Amino acid sequence: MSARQVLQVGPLKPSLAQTLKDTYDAFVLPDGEERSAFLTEHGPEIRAVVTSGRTGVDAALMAALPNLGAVVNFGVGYDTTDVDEAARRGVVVSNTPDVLTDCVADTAVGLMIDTMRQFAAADRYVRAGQWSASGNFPLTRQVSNRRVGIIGLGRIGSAIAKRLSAFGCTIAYHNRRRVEGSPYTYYGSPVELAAVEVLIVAAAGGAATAKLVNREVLEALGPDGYLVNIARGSVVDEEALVAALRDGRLAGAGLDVFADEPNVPAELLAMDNVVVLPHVGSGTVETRAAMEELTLRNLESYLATGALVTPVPTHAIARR
Ligand code: 8YV
Repeated sequence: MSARQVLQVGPLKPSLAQTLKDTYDAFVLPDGEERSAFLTEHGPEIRAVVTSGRTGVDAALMAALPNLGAVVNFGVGYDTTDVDEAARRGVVVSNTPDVLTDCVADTAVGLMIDTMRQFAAADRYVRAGQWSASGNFPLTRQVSNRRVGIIGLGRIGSAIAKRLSAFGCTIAYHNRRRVEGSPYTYYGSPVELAAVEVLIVAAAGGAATAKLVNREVLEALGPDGYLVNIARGSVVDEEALVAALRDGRLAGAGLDVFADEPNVPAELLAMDNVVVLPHVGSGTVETRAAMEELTLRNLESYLATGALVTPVPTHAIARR
């Protein structure tokens, strides 16, 4: 390759970053004061950015990369990239769908079980010597045969529904639009859906879904209801969630994602009816390798042919 035309934006899986360096002699966007000098010098050389859902590419960075043609995103969620601006500039965006569906759905079910059965809290109980000192752990709540509501019946939401159906759960959902042929009951709003026992958030992040789960939805879920979020912290009004848990207006929550990662509201850490995970939904060796492979295939394909393998659907951009 004659020119250096690939830019890494934000931290990436080390093996992916290494391949970008070895195969494409990729630049890494510097932080702080060096950034603007770098962009002035090299901005026009860049044809493709590789980033992750954690960092993304905003409008200001796109403006500094006048020949950018593609944003290749490691992760299914691309809410940190300004896709409207990308569309306006004719920049195509790819993500890594499908390959992480199973692991993220597994995480949702694991979080639901852990939250309702309080396995993490029970583990802490044993480790703290309380089993012998204080006797049996308090009784918890049954997981099987619950009424479960899923916000976002896309690939991941559907995989969660399939798993929970095997647990005898009754599934209902809310989505941007009704899913044709779905066997599950559709509700036109999150608040109507929330009259379930467990509400699982599996919707994409971004402006369209910001704080979709608000105080009113949490009220509808009620003091016996549980919330599970494996999507994006932005979809839930986190202050309202903390307040509901604090006041006993919600039974518990299982959270893999937060509004301001890696910061987790301190109040949640003291609650045994809350399970907090450090955004590990897709974090297995197998899935991350598959995401890496798909990311590299998108990059390679774009540079060779101008077409991505798994482009973000243009309707996802147009409907915003
Ligand atoms: C990744 C995710 O951890 O795919 C997503 O949208 O949230 C996770 O799989 C993340 O994108 C990597 O930064």
